[in-house]
Amino acid sequence: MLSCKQTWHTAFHLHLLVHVLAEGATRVYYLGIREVDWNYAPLGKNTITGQSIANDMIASSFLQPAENRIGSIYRKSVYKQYLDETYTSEIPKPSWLGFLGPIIRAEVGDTIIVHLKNFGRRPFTIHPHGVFYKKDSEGSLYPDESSSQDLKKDDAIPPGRNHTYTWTVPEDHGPTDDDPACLTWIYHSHVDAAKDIATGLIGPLLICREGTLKSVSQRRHDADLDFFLMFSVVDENESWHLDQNIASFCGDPSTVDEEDEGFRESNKMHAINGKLYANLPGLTMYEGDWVNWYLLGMGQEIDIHTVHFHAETFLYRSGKTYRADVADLFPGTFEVVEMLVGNPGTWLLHCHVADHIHAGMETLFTVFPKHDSVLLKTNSYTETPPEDEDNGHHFVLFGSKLAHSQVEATIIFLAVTGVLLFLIACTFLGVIIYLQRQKRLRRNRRSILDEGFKLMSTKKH
Ligand SMILES: [Cu+2]
Repeated sequence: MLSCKQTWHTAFHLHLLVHVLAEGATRVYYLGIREVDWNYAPLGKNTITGQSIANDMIASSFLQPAENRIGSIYRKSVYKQYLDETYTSEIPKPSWLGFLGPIIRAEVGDTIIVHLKNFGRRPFTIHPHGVFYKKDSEGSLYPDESSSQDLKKDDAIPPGRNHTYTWTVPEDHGPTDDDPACLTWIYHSHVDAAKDIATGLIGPLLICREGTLKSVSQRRHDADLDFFLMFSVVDENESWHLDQNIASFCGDPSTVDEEDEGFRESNKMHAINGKLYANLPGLTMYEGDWVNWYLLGMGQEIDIHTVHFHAETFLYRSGKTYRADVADLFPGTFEVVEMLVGNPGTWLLHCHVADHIHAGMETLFTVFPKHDSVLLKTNSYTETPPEDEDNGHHFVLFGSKLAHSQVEATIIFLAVTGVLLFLIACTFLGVIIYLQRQKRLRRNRRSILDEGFKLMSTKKH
């Protein structure tokens, strides 16, 4: 969870990164590719059953390290967002994003500029879905007949090097009248797309109608919360880091047979944003919130997922508006569903494919009662109410819970009031000093006159 200070720091700099032009905004992102040790189940338990991973027969087959098993921690390469070209200050992201890269948002008419630096050990890129680009910004390695050196630099960025990608959002790439106000897409590395994505290089992209996004937070005007969830059986057998993971995390790497079916199955992580068995934190909201769920399907033939929300229904727009509580996903398909949450409690959210439920593709989301900031506890799973910039819209200021827009208005009001009070105090002080000086002058004049009279009367005598 982000602190308020971090949130404001981030919001301020995001504001600096958005330059509004007559033709639309230019949205600038500094992304770095970094290696991390990713834990698919940091809570050490199956939060749905309450059992520890070691005691859960199925969960342990994916997550328990052994002589010839990697366990729950894998080295991954991921996209991280930075403040500027020094790539030293990382911009924090909401915890529910898991290992997904930062959310890139834009509206129709905007230009997206991504300065990508590769801190990894092999060539990677960034390739977007759903936006317009030319050959120098496609980020894909294939014989595309772009022979010039300048047009090939985006195809594979070597370790330690960088490249700037420019994407635009023309009218014919935006949501139609029959679409929801924002469409969700992805970006990913595309030197070897399947292996790069399995390694962790993927993130969400949101394209909205003009006038949908706020200028500072870049969040939507017309919704309370946005959540992006990727349902994917992450195949760690395909990761570029497989050999390193065997060497680092298996008890006895010499006993590992990479072709063994049991070993290969143990590396297929049935994950939501890179977490299994309800280890994904931060999916919290309030009763009455309007929530957009952006659902991303990725992977291979086993990645047919049916996303089921317990206790709530959602709206799905495609020409007409439909109500459902299960959304279907296929590899490389992305859906937006809109939910007016109205049932307080902690609820299950999972893929409804039976094998995928058992393998851990499930999590929990918590709906807090309206105006209730008390921690809600259900069974062993606890969550805190949404408070941070990307994950929520409530700030606590002087003991009151305020929306982001109210906080902005309050700060402007306090600043203007402060300036006015300062000017009034300066004027008041000036008047006092002036009056004191006049008094002193009058006193001096009177004593000079008295001295004159005294002198004249002495001379007469
Ligand atoms: Cu599934």
